[in-house]
Amino acid sequence: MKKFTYGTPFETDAVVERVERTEGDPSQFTVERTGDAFVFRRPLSARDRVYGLGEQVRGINKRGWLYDGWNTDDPRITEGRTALYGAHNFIVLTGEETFGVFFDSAGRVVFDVGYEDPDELKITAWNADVYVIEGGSAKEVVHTFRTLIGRSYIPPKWAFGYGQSKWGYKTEEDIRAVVEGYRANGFPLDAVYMDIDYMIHYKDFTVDPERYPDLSALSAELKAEGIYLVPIVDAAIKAEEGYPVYDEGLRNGYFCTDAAGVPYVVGVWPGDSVLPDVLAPEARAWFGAQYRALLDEGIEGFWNDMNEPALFYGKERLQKAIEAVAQTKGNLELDDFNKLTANFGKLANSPEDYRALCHNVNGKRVSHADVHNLYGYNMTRAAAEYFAEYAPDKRFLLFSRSSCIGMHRYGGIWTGDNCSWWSHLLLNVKMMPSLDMCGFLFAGADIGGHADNTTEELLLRWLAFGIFTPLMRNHATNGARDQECYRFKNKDAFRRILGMRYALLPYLYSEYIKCALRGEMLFKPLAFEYPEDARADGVEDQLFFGESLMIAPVCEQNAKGRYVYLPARMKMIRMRAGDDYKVKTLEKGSYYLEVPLDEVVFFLREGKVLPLARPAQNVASLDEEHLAFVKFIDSPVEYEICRDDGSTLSGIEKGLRKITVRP
Ligand code: MIG
Repeated sequence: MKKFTYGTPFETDAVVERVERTEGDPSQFTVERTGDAFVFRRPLSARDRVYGLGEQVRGINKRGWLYDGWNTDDPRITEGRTALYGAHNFIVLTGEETFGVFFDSAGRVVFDVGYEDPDELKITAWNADVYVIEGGSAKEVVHTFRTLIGRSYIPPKWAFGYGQSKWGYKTEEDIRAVVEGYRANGFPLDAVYMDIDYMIHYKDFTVDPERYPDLSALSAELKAEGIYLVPIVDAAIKAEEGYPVYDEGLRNGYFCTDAAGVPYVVGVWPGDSVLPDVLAPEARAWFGAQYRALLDEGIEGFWNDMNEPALFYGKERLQKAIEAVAQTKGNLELDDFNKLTANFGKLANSPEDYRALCHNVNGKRVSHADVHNLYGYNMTRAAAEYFAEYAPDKRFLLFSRSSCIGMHRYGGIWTGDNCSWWSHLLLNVKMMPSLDMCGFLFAGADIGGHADNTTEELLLRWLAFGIFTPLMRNHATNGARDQECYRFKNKDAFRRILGMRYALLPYLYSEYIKCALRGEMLFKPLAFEYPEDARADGVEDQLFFGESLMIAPVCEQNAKGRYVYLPARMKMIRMRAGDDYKVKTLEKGSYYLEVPLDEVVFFLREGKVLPLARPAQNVASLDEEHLAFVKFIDSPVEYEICRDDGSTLSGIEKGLRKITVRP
C-alpha cells in the first residue's frame, strides 16, 4: 500500500493505520494539476471493471457514468443523479491490473468512470491523501483497505430484527397501534421508529409531553416485550432563546459561524437554526452528551438525519429572495415570476451557504465547503463517542443518513429517501456490495420505498430481499400510502417472509460479526468469487451473501420468477417459511426459476452449511439452542457461529465458536 499526498488535506480520521508518505505520483495514474485541483487519469481497457463508491446510483460495475463524492440531500433519487447522501471515495479496479484507490478527502472528489471518454477513468480531487492498494484479487484489495480504515460498527443483536417506521407516527397511541397491528397478526417486530413529530417543534432532545406523556415508561413497557423505540435526531438546533441546547451551545461557541465568527443561521425543520460544530472536538463532545436526554428515558437506538447537512435556506439569502419579491409590489413583468421562484428554488443546500458557513477547529477557521463530507460522519461520531462514556461496554443502534468513510466505525447508514419503485429495489441490491467494500456493513434501504405509493407485491419482493440486509426497516414518508405489513391482504405471505428473517438470523448475525471483525464483505458480486468466469462477470442482480449463500432477488413487477446463473453447482433452497423449505441440487448453468410472491429462493454453496433457527416474534425470543442445518457436504465441516450476549462489545469475540456439522 502506498500513500501520496496532494495539497494540504484536512485530517479526516478515516484511516487507522499509519502509512508513510511516498513522493511522486502513483504509477497507476498520470496526474495533472489544474488550478487547485488534481486530475488523475488512467485508460480503461475493455476488460477493466471499476467497483466501489458505496452509496451511489447505477450499477455494481461503475463504468459509464459520473459520480460526485459530495454529500447531497435531494429526495428524488433518479438515474440522472451523480451524488447521494454519502461520499465513499474508494474504488477497486480489476482487469489489466488489480488495485484499489482511496481518496481520503474532506471535500469533493469526482469520479468520471468513462463518462466523458468511455475508455478513460478520470478522478478529480482537491486536498487529498491518496492510498493505492495493490492485491492479487478484488477481495484481497478490499480486505487490505478495510484493515486500513478499521473495524466496522457492530450494533446490538436486536438491531438485526425487523423494524417498522413511518414519518407520521405522532403519538404514543400511534406507536401502540403499530405494535398491536404486528402482534395481532403474529408478525415479528423488534423496533418501532419515531420520526420528527415526537419532538417539541422539532427541537432535538426534547419530547412532546402531550404526545408522549411518559416516554420512559413506554420504552420500558415495550422493551419488556422485546420491542425497542428508535427516535430520529436531526443535525440542526433550533435558534430559540430559552431552549437549553441552543443557549448552552451559543454560550460556549459550539455552533458553526460565518467568517467573522457569528453563528450562521440556516433554516431546517425547526425554522431558524444553527449547526453544532461537530468537527471541533469540544463541540462534538458536547453535542454527543445531549443524547443523554433520550438515553436516560431508556432509548438504546438512534437514527441521525439531515446531516449532509441539509439546509432549506440560509437566512441571509432567504431575506434577499423575500426582498426581491417585495420590490415588485405584486406587479410581475415578463420573466419576473420565473426568476423570483427560481430564487427560492435555489435556496436549499446552496453552495454559497456551504462556502460561507465555517467550522472553528482547534483555533482554525475552515470553510464548510472544504470539509463538507465530514459533517454526518462527525455528528454520528459525536453520539458514538458519548455512548462509550455513558455505558462503556454497551452496544447501541446508531445509523446515519449522511456519511463518509471513517464513519463506518461509529455507525451504520440507511440509504435515504428512495421511492416505491421497482428500480429502487434493484438499486438497493446493487448498492449493498459497494457499501461493504467501503466498510458500511450495517446498512439497509427504506423497505417498500420512502416516497410514492408502494404495492403489496413490491413490498413483499422488497422484504424478500430485506431479510438479508443487516438493517431491515420498513419506512415511508408522511404523504405515502401506509405500508405496515398488516395493511395488506395476504397476511400469511407477510408472516412467513418476516419469519424467514428470524430463521436466518443466526447465520446473518454470525456472518456479519465475522465480516466486521475480519474486514470481509457480507455481500459480494459474483465476479469477486469467480473472477475467471466470463458469465459471472456483469451479473448485477445476484449476490453472494456470507460464506454459504448466493441470493437472487426478484426485482420486477408481475414476474412469475427469474433467470438465475449458477457459477457452480449449488443447492437451491426454496423457502416457504423459516421452517418449511425444499432443497434441490442444481448444476452450474442458467435456469429460469419460478418464485411465487410468498416464497424466497436462494442457493447453498457446495461444501457449506446454513444454520437455521425456528421463526420467532423477536430477536430476544429466538431459540438458538436448537438449530437446524441445511447442508451441502459429504464430510464433516466446521461452521463458526457467533453466540455472544448480543449487547456488549467485550463479549463479541468470546461469542465465536466452531460447530462441527456432519453430513
Ligand atoms: O426533510 O424526518 O430521509 O427518512 O422520514 C425530510 C422526516 C426529513 C428525511 C429522512 C426521512 C425522514 C424525513 N426526513
